Amino acid sequence: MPTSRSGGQILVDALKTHGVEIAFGVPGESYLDVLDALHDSSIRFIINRQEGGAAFMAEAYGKLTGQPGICFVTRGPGATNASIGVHTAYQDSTPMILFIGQVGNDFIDREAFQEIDYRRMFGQMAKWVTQIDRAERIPEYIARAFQVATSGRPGPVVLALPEDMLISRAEVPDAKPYCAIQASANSAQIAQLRSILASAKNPLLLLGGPGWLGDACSDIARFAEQNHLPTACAFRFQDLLANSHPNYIGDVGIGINPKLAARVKNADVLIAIGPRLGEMTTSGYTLLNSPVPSQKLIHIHSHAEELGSVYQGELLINSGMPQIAKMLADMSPVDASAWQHTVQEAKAELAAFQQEPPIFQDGKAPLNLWQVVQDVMEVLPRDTILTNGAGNYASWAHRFYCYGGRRSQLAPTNGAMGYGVPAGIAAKISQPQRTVLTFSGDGDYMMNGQELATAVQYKAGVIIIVFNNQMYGTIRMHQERDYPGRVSGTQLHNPDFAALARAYGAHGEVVEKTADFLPALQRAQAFTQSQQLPAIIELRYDGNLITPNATLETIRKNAEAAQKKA
Ligand SMILES: Cc1ncc(C[n+]2csc(CCOP(=O)(O)OP(=O)(O)O)c2C)c(N)n1
Ligand SMILES: [Mg+2]
Repeated sequence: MPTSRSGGQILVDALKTHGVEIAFGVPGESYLDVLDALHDSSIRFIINRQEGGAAFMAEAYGKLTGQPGICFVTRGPGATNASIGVHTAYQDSTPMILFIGQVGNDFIDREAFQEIDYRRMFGQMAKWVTQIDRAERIPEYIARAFQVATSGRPGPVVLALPEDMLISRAEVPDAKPYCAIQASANSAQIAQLRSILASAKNPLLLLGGPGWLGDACSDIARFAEQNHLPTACAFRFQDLLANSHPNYIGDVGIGINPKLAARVKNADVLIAIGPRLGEMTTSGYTLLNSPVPSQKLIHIHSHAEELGSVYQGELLINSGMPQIAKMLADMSPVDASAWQHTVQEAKAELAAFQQEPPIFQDGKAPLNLWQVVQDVMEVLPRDTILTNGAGNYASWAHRFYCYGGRRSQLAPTNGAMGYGVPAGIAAKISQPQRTVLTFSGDGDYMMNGQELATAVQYKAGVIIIVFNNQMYGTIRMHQERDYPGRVSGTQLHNPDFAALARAYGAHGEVVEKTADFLPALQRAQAFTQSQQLPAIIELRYDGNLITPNATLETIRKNAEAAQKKA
């Protein structure tokens, strides 16, 4: 007979059964019994400063490792703070489990203190939301949570834990470790894919989505090489093929290279492996027509219901990424002589797109943000993990940075601001041997900058570059396009980010001139390596430099001219 354990103890033992080594969270009196069980456990519990930061860290951990990121928060206010991470995990298809301390069953449904019905609250943004009401069923619920979070299209699971259930005792055996389930293609589908590809004149391969575990990325690289396929990556899944790979031709996301956009539109066969073909990856559903695209679409996705949901394909295959990648790597290559030359042409277009943009070529801008990215690539190792949140500053990374390969990018496809800092810290805590660099906007940084204290506490030596243009730049850009000259709600007056960093015990410097960046980065790198503490480099620059393509002034003038014409 198993020994009697409290609910909290059974839960923590269940997490260990499923291989959990690290969890993130903010404590609450609603789950004291779990905290007590964690006291003697091998699981490292990283304490955050805000549940938004904790949930982002768990999400980033899930993205980086493919194992569910674990997050613990308290009821009501804790859960509402954490919701941004759940939404991110949902849209980004990241395995994650959020545990929420819940009002005891003795008070439930009275709108007791901090009570929320989590099934209703998270219904639309989690794969599964439930409440565990009996301690003896914890092993079953936790096993299912891991199954659901990792199988098919991965995503977040939310489990509410009533306080009285956690302190009740039960004699129950542990479950076995979970085993993620993925579909696989059959040989007839591979034969059909091969025959569609063999009849193509101008095919394009697009990689994206989650679940690229094991050898999936190297297998798909082999498929691309053998069939001479120009290969692009979907929005914020830019690291599925090392950007230095001869077949890599760019990312299909915000600010896409117009030449690449044309290639996607004009492809006769588009093989999309893994991405959702969402709004950001299709340039607002314009690169492919819905429901019947002009390209012969071969769409391969881990979730059966995703297939055909917006785009009817020529061939739709439900498969996990390692499964399809292996089958395609083993497929006998087709004759690629019709399109072989396009790989080099598209690669040359990417190289041209990554040249120093004209806005810096007159040398007048004191801080050249293109050069900043070149310096980053010169100084930091190729397997650096680069994280970011949302804002126009991210375009400097997405367009000019050469991502090393899976997983060297952690960025939210749902465009959540405040993601980069906690994601960077979580990455550094989980993989301390790797260099971690975070790009953050001034608006973006302030949404989760409190987690710098977490980085200092756990000695996470992440390098954070804050792009300070004193504004919510993205919104200002849209404002100048649609309401030229009428700046409203987008200006920011910021703290001195470098001084703020020093107040936390981190390294902090301000850079305002191009030549000062490289030595500042080297100092930040030396500091993070020797002290295992974070460093911030604040880039202070003229907000007029809003995108690599156009200044705010040009956008405003063009919009005013268009309004006059109308
Ligand atoms: C959590 C969240 N709130 C608001 C937005 C809307 N939004 C998108 S970008 C942006 C401005 C980003 O400003 P900043 O981080 O300073 O970057 P910049 O665009 O100035 O480079 C805002 C407010 C968002 N995407 N996420
Ligand atoms: Mg800004």
